[in-house]
Amino acid sequence: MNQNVHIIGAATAFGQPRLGVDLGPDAIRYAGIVQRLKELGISVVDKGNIRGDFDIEAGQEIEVRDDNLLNYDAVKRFNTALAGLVDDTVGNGAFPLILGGDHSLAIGSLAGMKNHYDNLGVIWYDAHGDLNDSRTSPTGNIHGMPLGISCGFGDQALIDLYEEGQKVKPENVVLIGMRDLDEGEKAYIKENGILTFTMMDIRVKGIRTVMQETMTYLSDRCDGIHLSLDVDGLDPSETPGTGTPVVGGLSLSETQLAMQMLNESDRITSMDLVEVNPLLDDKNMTAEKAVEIAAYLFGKKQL
Ligand code: NNH
Ligand code: MN
Ligand code: MN
Ligand code: MN
Repeated sequence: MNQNVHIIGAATAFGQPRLGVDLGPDAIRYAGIVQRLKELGISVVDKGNIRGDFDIEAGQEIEVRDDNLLNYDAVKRFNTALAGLVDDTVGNGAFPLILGGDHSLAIGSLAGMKNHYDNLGVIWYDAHGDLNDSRTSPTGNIHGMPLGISCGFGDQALIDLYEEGQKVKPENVVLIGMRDLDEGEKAYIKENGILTFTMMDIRVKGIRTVMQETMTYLSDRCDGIHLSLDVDGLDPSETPGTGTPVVGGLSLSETQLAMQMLNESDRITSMDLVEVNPLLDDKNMTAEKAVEIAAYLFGKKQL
């Protein structure tokens, strides 16, 4: 693992309707992310939150459009800025740790990674596939679309964000924790043969086998592996502070094991840690779990 981490605060709520997820990066900071990684011997630079004309105002109107892509312009501008920061971070030899913020930020983080990796693998640890486009989305919320967009499916300007074309190949994607897939997403997974581990698969095989199969699958074909971890992948009893909780998720201890195995693989190049919403939380426990998850990815062990 790259021992040189740059934290990028992606304080966006534009991809979904619940304000407060833009406070996620600061909630994770208050839960001690910098100190915890430093204790593990990691060099950490906190680059702060993305600046620019992205202020979210209480009671703001959602930009509704007839094409079912809510807050389209804000999502596009925000992710263009994020992609540049991620590109520069990797160019400087650091590991980008992108704190969210809603999951639409993965459009930008994967676009920034593309400049450095032609065959980037993506582990999407989430209750949801985030493979909708404007036609299949039941909500119009762009946080349900970033993986589809990055694979070249959906709105062309979002696909071409930062640099033209698809950022990730669907055959380089692994979905883990799935339990709330929309019909269009199920069809996309089947058409593209995306390696998918539902919660049912995890209950049958165990998380250890699932992670082994994931890394065996990605190791040879990929030149880097990006982990995009939505805290709603965990069960809401563990991470209640998130906008779209779904029961029946992964436990913290399963996630700790998964992260430990990713640490030992030494292949993870970058991470999104997203959908922490402190306004929906209980005493910042979701941000504290997010810190614990990151600590295991960077080498924390129980003994
Ligand atoms: N699939 C739903 C949608 O597209 C929910 C997405 N919500 C998420 N994704 N939190 O991870 O709107
Ligand atoms: Mn570059
Ligand atoms: Mn998500
Ligand atoms: Mn989700």
